[in-house]
Amino acid sequence: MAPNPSHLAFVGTLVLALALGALAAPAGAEDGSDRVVHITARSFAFDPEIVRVNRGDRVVIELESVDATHGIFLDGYELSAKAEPGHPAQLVFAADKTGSFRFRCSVACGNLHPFMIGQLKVGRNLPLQRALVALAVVTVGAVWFYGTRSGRKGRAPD
Ligand SMILES: [Cu+2]
Repeated sequence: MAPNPSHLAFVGTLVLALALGALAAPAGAEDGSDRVVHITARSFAFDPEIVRVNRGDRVVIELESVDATHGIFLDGYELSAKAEPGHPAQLVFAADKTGSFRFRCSVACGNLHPFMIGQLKVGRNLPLQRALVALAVVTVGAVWFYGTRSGRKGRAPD
């Protein structure tokens, strides 16, 4: 039995519309999102020690010191800030370089100060791969939808 042409047109339109929608969404994500990361500094550690963002994100690191004056120096981005208890500091930057970047305390705060380090991991933003996954999901959904419809149509009348 030939597939009903109006069903084909409907499914075709649906696939096209959803695919365009799926492609448009990751394109927006490529611009990055706003990431606010709160880091607590205490002798002699940062919490969290590892911060993950995506390339293109606009990052705000809020450094809060809970015991003494601590600082943060972000290698690779060459940014620093200093926080005192009750006076948090901010690092604001665009994560435009991928990779792992060490950050360390920039204030000599005690004997274990050299070990007061953390890591910023800037992951790659993969809009194309996300779009392909979205497209695959939509296609599978459309095929399933069409299969269900034609299966019903093919059933013998009661
Ligand atoms: Cu320190």
